[in-house]
Order: sequence, then structure tokens, then C-alpha cells
Amino acid sequence: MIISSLNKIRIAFVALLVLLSVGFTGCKENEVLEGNANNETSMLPETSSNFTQNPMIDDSGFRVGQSVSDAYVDPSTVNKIPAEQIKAKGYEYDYDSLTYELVWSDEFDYEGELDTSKWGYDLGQSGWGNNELEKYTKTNAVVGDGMLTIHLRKEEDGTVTSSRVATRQKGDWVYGKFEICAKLPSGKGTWPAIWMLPTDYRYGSWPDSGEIDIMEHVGYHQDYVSSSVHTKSYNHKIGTQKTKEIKLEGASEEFHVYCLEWLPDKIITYVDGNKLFEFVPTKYKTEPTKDEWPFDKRHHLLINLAWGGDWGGARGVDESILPQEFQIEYVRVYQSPEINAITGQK
Ligand SMILES: [Ca+2]
Repeated sequence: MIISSLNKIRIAFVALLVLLSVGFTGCKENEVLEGNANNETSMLPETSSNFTQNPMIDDSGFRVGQSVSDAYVDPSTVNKIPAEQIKAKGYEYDYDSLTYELVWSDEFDYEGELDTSKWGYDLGQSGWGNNELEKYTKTNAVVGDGMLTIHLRKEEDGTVTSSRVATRQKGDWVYGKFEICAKLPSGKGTWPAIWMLPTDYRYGSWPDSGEIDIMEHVGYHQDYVSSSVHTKSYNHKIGTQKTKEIKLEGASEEFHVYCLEWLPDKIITYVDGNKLFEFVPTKYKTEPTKDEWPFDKRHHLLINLAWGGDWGGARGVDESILPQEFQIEYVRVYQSPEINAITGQK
């Protein structure tokens, strides 16, 4: 998932209008999201002195529902981190002998709504920083038959609805192995994603605190799945994001296991056990800093099915392919005692 610089400028303007119209009243997550369903995304500069009074901030400190990764950032927190601290170096471990223990999972072996002890929702029709067309609701995410199904459908009023779910503040990790078994939707305009965003944005707003895309697929490019990372130095805005795609026959016909292995000095993704993508920051810079490797702070998982948008809708959308489904058989998170021992993680 990406944010264009043009959009950032536009949404900053809209954010100002929202601030003026809403005022500085406190808003709960649902009120904000439902009440601003028709607004554009909003994003304020991370140095804004208005942050602590921003009405878009929910109880967890996030301005949820306003853009793809728009979070409250405490400038004092950002400033405490040395800009030139060397990252992703000096970790010694035997990759081949790493062991992993299951620390979190959802097998979706229940019926009805998502388990809210594990998942939250990002709601609304904000464009999410990517000019996406869908409106996210809670009701488009349904658990049954042993899986989570995200329904993408056109409502009677013409709105195309879907769901975006996240483990933010309920499942947040530094390093680990993440396995998601999923079957993708198909058709021009669909854009399913399995990805991670920083929970605390310690290094600043997107993309400075990082983004890990485990799996993305756009319907007009059927059977090509990709993984990417975004950082301050490597991101879509400046055309330097690190990304790779592979052909995956039957991506929308069968379940495949998408896996992220997040280590203290590299990120690797796999599909069905085959390596898709590898990001080793020291390949690009001898002494990486947070600008190349912000991935030493906790991140959370997101699963969503977008409609249209800068990438998903790059060749238009075909409403005749609706409804579509994005099915997730399970989500499993593992951590390695060996890695935890050398990084001080629990
Ligand atoms: Ca299952």
C-alpha cells in the first residue's frame, strides 16, 4: 500500500478543513469514522504542534480511518532517537538452526464476527492515502467455515463495501515469522493486501517508521503476487521502494501460504515455502540507520481488500466482477527464542 506525494499535499489541505469544521472535540473511533465517511484522507505534518489536540486521534493515539498509515506522532519521542544510530548490524545467529514458537494465532474456527480480542477494524471511505474507492465496514468481515471471508460487494446505493482488519494494539510484535493462508479475489479493481504497519511510529509518519507488505495482488495483473518494504530512504514517493513480484498460478483459485520472516537484520517473504523477496539493508548501505531500517520497533498485521485506488484501479475498475471474496484460512505468528535472546525481546 502506498501514498503519493500529490495526495499528501491534497489531504493536508482537506485535513485543515476538517479541523476547522469539526473543532477540537474529542471523538471516539467509530464516531470519527462514520461521521467522516465522505471526507478525503487527512494527514498533518508530524511536527504539527496541534497533534495533541487533534480531534481525529482515538483512544489509542491513532487517527484511525484517515489514511493508510496516518498515526499520531509525538515529536518529542521522535527526536529522542539518534538519527545516525547504526541499525541491522552486529546480530550473530545461525539462520539454519533458528527455532520458532507459536505466540499468536487465529484459526477462525468460530462463527460470526471477528474475535475482537485479536482484531480491530479500520472503517470508512477515506481513500486510505491511495485514492481507494471502497467503504470499509465491520459487517463485510465474516468468520465461518473455518475461515475469515472479506466480502467486496456493491450495495444498493452504489457504494462498494469491504473490510480492513488489523491487530493494532492487540497483536504487535518485533521480529518473528508470520504465516497467512489465503485465497485471493480476482477481477479488475480488486487489491487485496496482507501487510504490517508500525504501531508506535517512533521514527515519524509514513514512510519513516516503515511498512512491510507481505502480499499484494491487483486484479488486472492476475496471478502476480508481490512483497515490498517502505522506509524513509526506500519508498514509493521517491521511486526507491524495495519490491519483488512473482507469478503464482491459481492465486485466486487455491489457498496459498504467504509468509514473512522478520529478523533483526533482514526481511524475507515466502509463498508456499518458496522465497519471494528478501530485503537486507546492508546490501544497499554499509551502515544502515533508521532511514533504511526502521524495523526494530513493533508492528501489527493488517488484512484488507481494497477496490480501485492508485494501484488497484490503475487500469480502471470492472464492477461486473462484483461481488468478490478474500478468504483467510488462518493467521499464525511465531517468534524465535534465539532471536529474542540476542535482541532482548520477550
Ligand atoms: Ca481455519
